[in-house]
Amino acid sequence: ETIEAAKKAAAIQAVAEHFDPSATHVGIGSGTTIVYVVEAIKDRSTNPQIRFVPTGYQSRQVIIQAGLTPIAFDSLPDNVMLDVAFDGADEVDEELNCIKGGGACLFQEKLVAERARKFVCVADYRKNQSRLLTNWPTIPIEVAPISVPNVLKSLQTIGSTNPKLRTTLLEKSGPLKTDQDFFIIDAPFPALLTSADVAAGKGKGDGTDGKWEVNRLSQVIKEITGVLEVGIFSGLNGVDAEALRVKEGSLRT
Ligand code: DER
Repeated sequence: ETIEAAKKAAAIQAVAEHFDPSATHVGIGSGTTIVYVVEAIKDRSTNPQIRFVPTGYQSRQVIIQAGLTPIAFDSLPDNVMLDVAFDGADEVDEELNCIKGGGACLFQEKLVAERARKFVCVADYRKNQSRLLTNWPTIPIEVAPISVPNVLKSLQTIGSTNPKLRTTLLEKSGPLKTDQDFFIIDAPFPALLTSADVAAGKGKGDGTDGKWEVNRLSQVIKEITGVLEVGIFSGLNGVDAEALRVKEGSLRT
């Protein structure tokens, strides 16, 4: 099965299971899989009042190109929670923790995911790993430009071998800028332990033995001065998270 077909199948299944046509506010993530999600929603959406919250410039373009109506995150009425947010991921582990940020939109993606009653991660089988950083090698981190040397040094002291500023030499000379006009650092780490791994004694998870548990590492990186957001989505603050994957035709949720 081709990867595009797997993305499309996961998107159609995710929308069939988690998009309720009576929804009024829906979060839309970034990347390529989300395009199939928006197409599937377009086919099922009948409520002209429904509004879609983008997670960045590309996400907003996908909404508009589908003929749907965007509303900016900071324009949402205070008391409004999104009925559901759909987004992709770069990798998903067995506890539905995600690596996100391959598309450099992780900050607004996390804002939107946390504002939703339910976060639905739509990912093809390549993303489906037992531990994060198995196939996708790095954690994307959004940082204030002036803080880059400080953050790179701090990441090395906590065990990242060769953290790098993300550049886009093909499209632009110099570092990539996010929708917030910040930079992205991609930090490699050994595969991240799940909380089940730590419970099973496979490591302390505090980096002292070279291995980090997902949540611990996310918190430690977040505390480095200059870091705006970390591309690890875990627990999603209690949001009911489900990941839909298409594994060569079979579906696992
Ligand atoms: O950047 C992100 O977190 C996106 O969700 C993205 O990585 C997913 O991209 P894809 O759907 O094109 O694989």
